[in-house]
Formats: sequence, C-alpha cells, structure tokens
Amino acid sequence: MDDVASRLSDTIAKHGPESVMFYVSSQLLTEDYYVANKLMKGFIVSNNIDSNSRLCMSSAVAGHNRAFGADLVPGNYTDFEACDLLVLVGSNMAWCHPILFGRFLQAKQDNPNKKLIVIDPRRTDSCEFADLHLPIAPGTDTHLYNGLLKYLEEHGCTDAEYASQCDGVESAVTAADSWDIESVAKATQLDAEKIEQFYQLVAANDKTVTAFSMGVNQSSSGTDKVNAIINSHLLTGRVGKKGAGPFSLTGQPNAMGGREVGALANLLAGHLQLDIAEHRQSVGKFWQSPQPIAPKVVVKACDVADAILDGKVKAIWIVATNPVVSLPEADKFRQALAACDLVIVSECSKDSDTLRCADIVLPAQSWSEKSGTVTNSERRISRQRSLVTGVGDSKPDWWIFSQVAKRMGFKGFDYIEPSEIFLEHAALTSHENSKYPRQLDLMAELEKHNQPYDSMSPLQWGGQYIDVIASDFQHAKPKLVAITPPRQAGDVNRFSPINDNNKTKSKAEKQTKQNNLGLGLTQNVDDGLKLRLITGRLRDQWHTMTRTALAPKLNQQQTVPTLTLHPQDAEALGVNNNDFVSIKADILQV
Ligand SMILES: Nc1nc2c(c(=O)[nH]1)N[C@H]1C(S)=C(S)[C@@H](COP(=O)(O)OP(=O)(O)OC[C@H]3O[C@@H](n4cnc5c(=O)[nH]c(N)nc54)[C@H](O)[C@@H]3O)O[C@H]1N2
Ligand SMILES: Nc1nc2c(c(=O)[nH]1)N[C@H]1C(S)=C(S)[C@@H](COP(=O)(O)OP(=O)(O)OC[C@H]3O[C@@H](n4cnc5c(=O)[nH]c(N)nc54)[C@H](O)[C@@H]3O)O[C@H]1N2
Ligand SMILES: [Mo]
Repeated sequence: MDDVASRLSDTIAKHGPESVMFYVSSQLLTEDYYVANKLMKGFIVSNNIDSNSRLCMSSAVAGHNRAFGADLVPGNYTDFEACDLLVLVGSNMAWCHPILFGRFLQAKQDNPNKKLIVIDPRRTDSCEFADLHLPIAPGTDTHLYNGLLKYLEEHGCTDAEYASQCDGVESAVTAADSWDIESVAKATQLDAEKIEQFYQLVAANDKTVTAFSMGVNQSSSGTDKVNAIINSHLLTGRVGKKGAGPFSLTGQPNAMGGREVGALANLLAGHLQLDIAEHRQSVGKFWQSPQPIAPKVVVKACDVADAILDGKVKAIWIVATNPVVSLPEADKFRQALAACDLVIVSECSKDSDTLRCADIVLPAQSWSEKSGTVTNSERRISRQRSLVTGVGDSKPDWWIFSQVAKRMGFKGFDYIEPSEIFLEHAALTSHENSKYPRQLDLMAELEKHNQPYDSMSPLQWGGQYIDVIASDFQHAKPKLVAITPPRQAGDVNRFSPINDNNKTKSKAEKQTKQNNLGLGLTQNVDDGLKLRLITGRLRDQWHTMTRTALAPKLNQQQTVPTLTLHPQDAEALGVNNNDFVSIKADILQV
C-alpha cells in the first residue's frame, strides 16, 4: 500500500496529475467505484479515470442524456412481460440476458399473440423464438430507424399531445424524410417486405419495448443508433409506460452504478455534469477537494495506449478488467503496458493476461467475498452481501482505494464499512438537488424506503416508471435528435481508433461524427473489404474467460475460437464446416 501510494505521489509530483490513470470496471460495486472516482476527480484532481463501460454502455449514456437530459432507463423489467411486441436490436438476449429473456418467453408462451422481432446481422439463438428476423447489414440501424420514424409519422401513429411536449420532432422527422422503404432496403440489404412487416407491427402495437445492447452501442454511429430508437418511442408517446419504452440492456452487473457515481472520464458524480462549472464546484465543495475539479477530459479508455506510448501517462492502475484482451487494439495496449513506468493491477483471479503485465498486483475480493451495492438495468439498487470470507490477503476494492488515498495524504477516506460510502454517495446525489435537479436523489429514496443498509431490500430509484416529460431534468424537454445515417452502409470495424484526419466532408457528417463521440470510436468503411467481421459473446463464457474457463464443462460448448460465415461467403471462399481458417484483419484508415 505504501509503495503504491508513494510511487503514485512521486509520479504526480514529477509529471502532474494527468500522468496517472485509473482504468476501472463495472464489475466493481458502487462503493468501490465511488471511492476510485472521488480519489481521482476530487483529490488527484484529474479526470483520468475511465471504465470498461466505455466499450459497452457509453453510447447509451450519451443517447439518454441527449434525449432525456439525464442518463436513465424510463421503464422496468415487468415491461418485458407486459409488452405486446418486443424488438431486440443488436442483442442476443437468449445468451446474454437469459433470465430476463426467459421472463419474456414465459409471457409469450402464456399469450402467443405477443410478438418478437430480432434485428441482427447474424441468426442468433434469440432468433429461434422470433416471429421475424431482420438480418440487417451491420451498421445500418439508423437507416432502418429513420425509415420507421417516417413510416410512423405517415401512418398516423404520432401521439400529438405527447410529441408537442418534446423538442426536435420536426427536425427529426425532416431528417428521416428521404428514408422510404425502398431506400432503407437498399442501405440495410433487407427485403422490402420484411421491413414493411416490421414497420406495420411497430405501428400496430402501442405496447412496444425496444431492447438494445452491443449491436447498437458498440458502433461508431452508436449514439445515433440509440437516439434513432428513442425517437420512434418519443414520437409515439411510448416512453415509460406499462409495456412500452426503449430499454438499454446493460451487460456487466454494475454498469448502472458506475454511471451513478460518474466513473467515466467525461462524467461527474451523482449525475451532475462535468462540463458545467457550477456542478464541478458543487461536487468539489461536497468532497472538500483540495483544488477545483478539473473541467478537461484528457484520456479515455481507447486513448490510453497512445497516452502511455507518448509519455503522457506514466502510471496506470487497472481494476477489475482485463484490457490486454478486451480493449480495442489490445496488442498495442500490451506494448504500452510494457513501456509504462508503473502498472498496478487489482484482480480477484489468480491469473489474468493483464495481471502478467503488472509491476504491483493487489489481491482483491470478488463479489461473493465483499459487500456493497449494485444497480441493474431498471435502476434497482440491490444489496450484495458477502457469502464467504475473503481468500488470503485479499481486500475489497473500496478498502484498497481508501488505504492508498490515505497514504497519499488525502482526507475523507476514513471508511470502515461500505455503508459509510453508500450513504456519502446517496448524500451527494441529494446535494443541491433542487438547485441542479436530478431524478437520482437517493436520500429521498432512502427516506421513503426507511430500511437500514444491511437489511436493505432492493430499491428502484425514480419509481417503477419515470415520466420524462413531467420530470423536466436540467430544465429541458425530452428531445428527438435529427439523425443523418452514415453515408455508406456498414460500420463494423467497431474498434478502430478515432482518426481525426478523416476527410469528413459535409456538415451533417461532421455532426454525425460529433454526436457519436460517446464511444470514442469511429467508423471506417472500405468498399473493397471482402468480409466485415463482427463479434458476439459466447454462451458459456464470461468475457475474457479468466474465471469461467476454469470450469471444464463451460469449455465444451465452443472448444476453439470460431468464425461464423454466411453459407454463400463460405462457398465463395471455398471454406467448409470445421475447417481451420486464418484471418488477417486490417484496421482501415479512411
Ligand atoms: N454468456 C454471456 N453473457 C453475457 C456476457 C458474456 O460475456 N457472456 N457479457 C455481458 C456484457 S458485459 C454485455 S455488454 C452483454 C452483451 O449482450 P449482447 O449485446 O446481447 O451481446 P453480443 O453477443 O455482443 O451481441 C451483440 C449482437 O449484435 C449483433 N450486431 C453486430 N453489429 C450489429 C449492427 O450493426 N446492428 C445490429 N442490429 N446488430 C449488430 C451481433 O451479431 C450480436 O449478435 O452481455 C452480458 N451477458
Ligand atoms: N472484441 C470485443 N471486445 C470487447 C467486447 C466485444 O463485444 N468484442 N465487449 C466489450 C464489453 S461490452 C465489455 S463489458 C468488456 C469486458 O472486458 P473485461 O472487463 O476485460 O472482461 P472480464 O473478463 O470480465 O475481466 C474482468 C476481470 O476483473 C476481475 N474481477 C472481477 N470482479 C472483480 C472485483 O470485484 N475486483 C477486482 N479487482 N477484480 C475483479 C476478473 O477476475 C477478470 O479478470 O469487453 C469489451 N471488449
Ligand atoms: Mo459489456
């Protein structure tokens, strides 16, 4: 602990606060996340903390903020049972959210009139239960959803009263105007009849839930995809109502908690905004930070490798993530770690690819050993209690962060119990809440709930449904965003770095690019590319497999890395089932 603290302090003294980076994870508990964020933003006073949620949820965060003025999912899990139509966009729910998907399937079995539509280039297992599968060309969701907006508007599906309370209706509808079914079919490579069938079903069903995940978020047009989906719900007034709403499915157990404490480089804590000076002052005062919170976002997850190789970041602390495998351009990141003066890794597994690159390894407790809270996709905070005692010298991540902070000489980290951290986090969400209105007001929720931390039953902040119109967050109306789909279809080089030398042409394109900086990734398209590769999760593995691959049974579903090809592509390439193939993937610079 002393070594970590003194080496971090030395680095900061020599090279400034921006020479240190924390790369954290939504597999942390809210309490862990809160302390890490407080230490970096409030005391080291730099915004160099980013989370693996950058690769996962940041498009949804940016999309929600643009549409609702706040990062929130207006509905809840019962909507999956209550809806008449579930549309899955870029989501293999059967494998990745099996419990919630099971709830929908049970409801569908009880009422076979319920319909399921899957929009996914691949025919996944989720499609086995679908009434309609749209095998969309990758990256063309905004084309499809602009077409839907036009169709809904032309077929009298606008909820005039609701829409009159939203901003941007006219410009969004105008932007969608050229997207008739024929042009959508051309861009998406879908049959026109199938598109029409999809549009008709959405038009006919007020109780429509659109659930989306990585096929939407992990894209250079990810934020626009999110807003294109939300647009269709705002126009029809299908937001935050029983069985109706856009629904961002989060992946990791505590993706939502991380957002609440603001542990992305461009977020602040307690749903306050980093780019607003008064908000920064408010949080700084609350934390009694030694210096004003910095406004500048310097390094996000996808820039870390370059920042290290350029000598800007000298020390990195990686917690509960395995970026040597999971980051875009992972090999470059591995090289960067080799060149970095100080690499600290907090891990709960005995071995991981990233752990092998560390100078200092801190043994952390895992979910079953530590205690705290997590928030799920429907804004529900659950207490997670330890089941077993921590192995060996392992400690909870919040404790490790607090110890390091104290040894760096910072005040405000004397936590003994996770409950103290939770209450501080809750107090921050309520701090000056009437001055800077936010739906996330945990003190008010706790008062209603009236239960002590240890025996707290699950608590859904904002109530079952959030009325995004009545709530008036940040004094703004809900907004439809005018979407300009990418000029060329396809954006599947999902993990290519931003190339600012891009010869971006029109103003609209520039806007599209700017709109999508949420993910920090950009799209590169080359018409000459023979195959566009996309990734999907494995049913029986969790991410980089540090934990799940230890169970022999889980390695049986898929024993080798597998490339799935369309039969026509396979035939054209002369590839047969179970052949070994070698792939050379280029990251294209357009
Ligand atoms: N078994 C298992 N479950 C998991 C995880 C795991 O590792 N294993 N991880 C968890 C995490 S962190 C996450 S984020 C979630 C992810 O949950 P999902 O998002 O359901 O997971 P993916 O398999 O990445 O599915 C993305 C789908 O998007 C499709 N897709 C790709 N490009 C496009 C596109 O341009 N448009 C459309 N419409 N679709 C596209 C892909 O073919 C793929 O089927 O899963 C969570 N659950
Ligand atoms: N090609 C490609 N890359 C992707 C994606 C993709 O679809 N395709 N998806 C992206 C997405 S959505 C995600 S979420 C990321 C996931 O990427 P990672 O976060 O790298 O995935 P994990 O394998 O879950 O790594 C988590 C590590 O943290 C450790 N850990 C778990 N709990 C704790 C804890 O409480 N404390 C500490 N200190 N350690 C802990 C585990 O042992 C594990 O080694 O991958 C991203 N990368
Ligand atoms: Mo994720």
